[in-house]
Amino acid sequence: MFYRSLVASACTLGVLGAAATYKIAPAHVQAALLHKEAPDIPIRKSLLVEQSDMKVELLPALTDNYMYLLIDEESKEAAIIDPVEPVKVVEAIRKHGVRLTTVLTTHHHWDHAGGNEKMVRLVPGLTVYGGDDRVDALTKKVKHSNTFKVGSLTVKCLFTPCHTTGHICYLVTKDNSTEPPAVFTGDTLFVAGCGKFFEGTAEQMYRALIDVLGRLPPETRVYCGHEYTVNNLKFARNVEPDNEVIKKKLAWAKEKVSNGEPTIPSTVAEEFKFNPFMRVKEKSVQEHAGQNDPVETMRSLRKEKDGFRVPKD
Ligand SMILES: N[C@@H](CCC(=O)N[C@@H](CS)C(=O)NCC(=O)O)C(=O)O
Ligand SMILES: *[C@@H]1O[C@H](CO)[C@@H](O)[C@H](O)[C@H]1NC(C)=O
Ligand SMILES: [Zn+2]
Repeated sequence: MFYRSLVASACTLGVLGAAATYKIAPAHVQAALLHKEAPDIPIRKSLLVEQSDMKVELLPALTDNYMYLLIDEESKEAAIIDPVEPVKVVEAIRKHGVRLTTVLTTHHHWDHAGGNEKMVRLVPGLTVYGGDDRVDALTKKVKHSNTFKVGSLTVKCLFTPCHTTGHICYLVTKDNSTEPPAVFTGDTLFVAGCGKFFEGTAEQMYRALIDVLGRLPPETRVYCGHEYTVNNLKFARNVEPDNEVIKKKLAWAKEKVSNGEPTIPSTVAEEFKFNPFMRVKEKSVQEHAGQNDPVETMRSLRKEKDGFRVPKD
């Protein structure tokens, strides 16, 4: 209970706020947390997704965040998405021997943008992109459809307000490549879930998930801001108990997480098969929500998930 409220506060509190919250936790609560969390949480592993046009290295950060190192294979130029732990980023760019030029910030919350100031001190000359004046160390504010290059790769900004009013997803493509694009979705789209509607509405999340992200090529790889997949799939199973794809993906995700391995990336096509927030047009999902309209179904699902008690299994 207390642990859950600490985690929930990670989004909206600043680092100092979060530290203060930890500080005031009574000793017996801290002990309970240690006993509950320490023994069965494996060390989270990184993962390198290799294509001939680009590489993406998943860098676990904080408790369940991901940073992503994006490498243009042609030029060895790189970008980092949401570098909340900049020292780990510097280690990764040294390991790969790449030139980091770019920070892509999905939104201003501290677990995503809170490393920007230190990142630009460690690697001078970085361009910091984001869609919100509240993003630390911002140098280029972007709008929907803005595009720019990272080496030979093209980055297109997709404005997806709802979790925050300035949230941006970044679509990465390479001209004439036959390999799948990548999309970095921050806290808009998670594997099998979506972000909380802190600063937006169901209409906006519908637009973001169905009209914007849902229209990307189905093979597009989805790299999201958090490792929430198991909890999200337990909610998805509650929404659609007869959906076999959800059951299979949940068994797979539990196995991955228990080995400290990421469940990311998924693809846009996969999300339409198991993510209830992407399935708001489906009869089964609408029936569960007691709605017959996709946007109302979105609203109802989000409300239900905000109060969902995640079962142990
Ligand atoms: N329910 C989250 C708690 C943390 C939380 O609220 N995270 C924010 C992003 S920092 C969010 O939007 N979560 C989406 C959700 O809980 O469905 C979890 O699974 O650990
Ligand atoms: C991509 O292919 C088109 C058509 O074949 C060609 O005109 C264009 O120059 C190519 N672009 C790049 C960046 O190679
Ligand atoms: Zn977050």
